[in-house]
Amino acid sequence: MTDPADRSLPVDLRSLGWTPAEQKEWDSAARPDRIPARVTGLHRDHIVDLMTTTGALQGRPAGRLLQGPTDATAMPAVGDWVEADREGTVHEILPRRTELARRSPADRDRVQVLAANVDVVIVLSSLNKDHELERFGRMVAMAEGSGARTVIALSKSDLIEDAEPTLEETRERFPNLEVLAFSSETLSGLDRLRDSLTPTETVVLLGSSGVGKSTLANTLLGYERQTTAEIRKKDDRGRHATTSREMFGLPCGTLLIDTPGLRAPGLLVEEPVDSRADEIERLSRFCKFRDCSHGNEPGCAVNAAIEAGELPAS
Ligand SMILES: Nc1nc2c(ncn2[C@@H]2O[C@H](COP(=O)(O)OP(=O)(O)OP(=O)(O)O)[C@@H](O)[C@H]2O)c(=O)[nH]1
Ligand SMILES: [Mg+2]
Repeated sequence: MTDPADRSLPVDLRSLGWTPAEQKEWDSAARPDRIPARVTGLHRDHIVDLMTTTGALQGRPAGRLLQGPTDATAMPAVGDWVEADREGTVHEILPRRTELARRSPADRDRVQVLAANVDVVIVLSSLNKDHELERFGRMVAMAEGSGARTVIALSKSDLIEDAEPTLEETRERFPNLEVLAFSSETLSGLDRLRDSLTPTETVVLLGSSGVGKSTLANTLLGYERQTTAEIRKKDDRGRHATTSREMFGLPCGTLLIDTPGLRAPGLLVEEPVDSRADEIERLSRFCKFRDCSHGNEPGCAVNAAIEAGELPAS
């Protein structure tokens, strides 16, 4: 765990999540005119948002990184510490302390790093609908494989009369993990959840669309930074309101990463391959229009999945 009181580290870097491990790595090489920066967001064409001790910066990986091995883990991920220059060019990714990763649904030979250098993964599941047990179990397994601490947070406790039976059941299934229930609506259980938030640590929210990740992020932030969307009445599913992974600082000093609802938590172990057609059929249920042709219609879940790199374009 990070020691927020480690006085050997520069204060500004520490507040971005810098730990003695990164400091040691940084000191192990000569890095003239280079600055440490943390990746807080990713965009098309490899554009990265960086946070440095002197403020935010946008840049791109150096050609050497782009032309290197096609291994996707060699590209910057949200949460990475990188060696950058003052123009924002990323020259090196520092070794990751932890790595939340999955098999890429777009290319099953690839590993996709969802978040790096995370201390706590909060896996959310909504109390008001049946757990999609298999998918939820995979997300918990992904979280546990990351090297970070895993906390299970059952959301929307205001929508059910008694959360206790589900809490019990979940604790039995995951006896080694902390399991809690909370509501962003009534704020019940939020104190317990806040106990998982330590200043200078990095926390990522993981869960299916609509479980309330962004609502929780806004509640913890104290203002509506993240867009949220009502779940669909007819089938209780989320609308994939969040479309990119992004890191930001909470008032308590914790760094929080909100993520898009995870459709396919592909584990880094062998599992059956879904065909693209099966995946399109499944995703179609999330499209805004029932007769969506996955062309240029607004709210098309298939196109959103292609853009997010979760489905091959063809
Ligand atoms: N009653 C109740 N509704 C909630 C709670 N938390 C979230 N919601 C609602 O659930 C819906 C989905 O919430 P989001 O925060 O957008 O869900 P998300 O997990 O970020 O979804 P994606 O971004 O699509 O992955 C919104 O209408 C929220 O207002 C809660 O604690 N109680
Ligand atoms: Mg969201």
